[in-house]
Amino acid sequence: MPDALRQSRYHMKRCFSRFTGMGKRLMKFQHLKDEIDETIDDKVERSKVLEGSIGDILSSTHEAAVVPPYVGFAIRHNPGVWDYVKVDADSLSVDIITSTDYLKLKEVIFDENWAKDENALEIDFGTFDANIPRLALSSSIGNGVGYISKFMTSMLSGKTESAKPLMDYLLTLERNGEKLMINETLNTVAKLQAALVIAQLFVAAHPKDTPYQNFEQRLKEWGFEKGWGDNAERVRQTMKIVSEILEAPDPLNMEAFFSRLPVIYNIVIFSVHGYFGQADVLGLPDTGGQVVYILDQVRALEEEMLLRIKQQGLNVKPQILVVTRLIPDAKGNKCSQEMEPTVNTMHSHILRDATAKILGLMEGKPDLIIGNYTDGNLVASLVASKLGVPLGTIAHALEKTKYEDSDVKWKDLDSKYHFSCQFTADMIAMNAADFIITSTYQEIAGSKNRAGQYESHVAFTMPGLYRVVSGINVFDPKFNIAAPGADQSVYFPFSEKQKRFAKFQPAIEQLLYSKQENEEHIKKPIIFSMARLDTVKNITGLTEWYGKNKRLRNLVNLVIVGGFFDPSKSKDREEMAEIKKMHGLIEKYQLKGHIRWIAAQTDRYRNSELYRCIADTKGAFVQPALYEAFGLTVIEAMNCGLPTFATNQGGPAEIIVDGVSGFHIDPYNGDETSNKIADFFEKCKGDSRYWNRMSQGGLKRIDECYTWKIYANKVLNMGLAYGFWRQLNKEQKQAKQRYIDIFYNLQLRKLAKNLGITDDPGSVKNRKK
Ligand code: UDP
Ligand code: LCN
Repeated sequence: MPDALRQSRYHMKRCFSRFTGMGKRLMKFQHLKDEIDETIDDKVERSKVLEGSIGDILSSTHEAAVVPPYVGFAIRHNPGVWDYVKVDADSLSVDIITSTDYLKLKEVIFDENWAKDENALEIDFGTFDANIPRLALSSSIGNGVGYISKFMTSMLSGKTESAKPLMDYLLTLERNGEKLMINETLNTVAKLQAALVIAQLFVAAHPKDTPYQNFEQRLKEWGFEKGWGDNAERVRQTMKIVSEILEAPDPLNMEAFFSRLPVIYNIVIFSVHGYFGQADVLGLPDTGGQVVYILDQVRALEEEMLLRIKQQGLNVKPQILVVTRLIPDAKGNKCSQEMEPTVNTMHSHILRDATAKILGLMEGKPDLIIGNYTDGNLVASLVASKLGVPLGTIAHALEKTKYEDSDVKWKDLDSKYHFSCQFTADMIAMNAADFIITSTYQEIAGSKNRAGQYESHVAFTMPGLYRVVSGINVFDPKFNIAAPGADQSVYFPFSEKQKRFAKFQPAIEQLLYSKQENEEHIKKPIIFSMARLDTVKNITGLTEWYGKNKRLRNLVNLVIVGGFFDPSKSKDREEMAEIKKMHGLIEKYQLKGHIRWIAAQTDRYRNSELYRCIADTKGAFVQPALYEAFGLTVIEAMNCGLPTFATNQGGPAEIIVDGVSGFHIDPYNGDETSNKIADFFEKCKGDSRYWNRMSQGGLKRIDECYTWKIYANKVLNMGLAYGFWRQLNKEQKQAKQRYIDIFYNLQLRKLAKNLGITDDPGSVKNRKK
């Protein structure tokens, strides 16, 4: 930076005096750029400055804290990689500062007395992580299991006895009092190694499909218990993997080993917020994709556990309990019922009003606890710590990044959003978690130009409350990406005619084409969007782009599912405003006859048929959100073979490969977007194979990366790998947990006491916006 400032000293002096001239303030990249534009009015000179080193630095600047005569810069070079500098506007001298000093400078803007208080509370989770290995490359973020497998490989390598922790771990495995894998006969690595050699020879002499029971007795005599496999071949493979690890561990064998361990059969998932039900709840306050996600997750995990149990040759009944809140005034759904079986599963339930019941129902401790969202994660972290059980957390959409400067401006927003409480709970859960399940990379570490949701917790401050000098490290190997899918028994390609839910087709036909529409309307392909009618979903944006673009209107009709027609039916201020805006746009652009607006739908079978009927018209799905954490509708549409245009802001940018499996659209550039959609339909008119190519591209992408099968496999492997990892890092984990306990007891409980609790889950504040 000093060189960059020296290069353009004259202009920079003027720019910095302009930055500081308006007194204390927080400036974002765009503000800085606008003020530079205004200060250097000569275009050629300006481009020279902006194209030089100063331009590079500016484009990586996340924000600047102006406290005359200083300007502090938070510079983000790469996802997760930050630097902080302080420039003296008078002399243009530059100092590299710590994140703590940057936060203090920033606090001066919002609460000068607190910023200068030497006793202001500082939170530093990082001090407990000194011995935890860290990823080094931004590109490796999110592949925690891969990394710890490598790390464990080196920990277990070397002398034979280096593998003792692994053998000790095997010795702890048991189910219902029955030992699994090995017993005390094999209590040294050398003994285990020798026994494995003999056992492999013995097992290999049997036909591959010989049931385990046929040779169980002999293995037992050598010290082996159940769990190695259901037949001779499976047992031989598992033994080979363990032998190779004991000889010289390698990451691939480590991962394969963990995936075969007979450890996880009882899982508790805490998903507390919103109306957690299996019917008639979608669209209620706080109730959207996260409920779909958890229910599909349960089905996928149960299926994967049943498969693994069979392959392990065990006779164990897996159990998944989703624990949620009981809502006495359940508005016509089953959220007031204490216990309910999960549809399409054999052994999974939803339990409302839990505590001691979990232990009773599972006849002991669960093997894994998973939390979902702030409130679910907090409860999950408390229960996991109490029971000493591995913890995974999920937060599809953390709140902090949704509102600009929600941390420094927390005092203004707290009465409405309770951010003080929420961010504290989030910090507790993400630090307590053994592993964090995310849907995309951007959720952890953002993209080139945008900080990730977790990344925004690295260092931040809430002036007057506390300063977080080290909240989380996105290079921590606890982060893993496991993207969800869509239930493929519901969302399957339009071309699978024999499977189609034909019974819904007349009603859908009626919804899409009523009598007053003319023939021309019916013949056109349809572009379709479905979402809660929140501002961020930008359904009104799509309607406006469509209204404005004559070429697009001539090519396609628009179908929207979401909200209500009648704003008075909505209890949500934001939704009401969007409904009114929709009516205004339909009027303004005279969209009658071109648009079909269908109120929110709750039946996913019917919805899936709707996606397919739209595909029958050779139409497309459009997800126009201003920001979308993941975007289940994108996955649903692609599973149905419907070409998809989705926002480039957030998860969909990762789901779709632009031009190959769908298209990215820029929600901040409506003209470009509507023309991109129109170009597609024009191209399809000229070449009908193009539509099929995009439809196939989407399906291929789903099969490769976005299925619940892939997800369940990954998540169970995480539970298994981190279950062992936490044993290896027991002391560090305990020390950190004590710090978390203090934070919980002294901060969160106090903050929570001040919250007004109401009965309506929506009114605790619709967190999904
Ligand atoms: N959905 C629905 N009816 C509607 C709108 C949405 O059933 O009127 C479903 C949609 O099919 C998807 C979920 O709700 O399964 C929305 O998930 P997404 O991830 O797209 O967004 P979220 O609502 O979680 O922000
Ligand atoms: C929450 C969101 O905001 C969506 O983007 C996700 O698709 C959904 O949860 C399920 O993960």
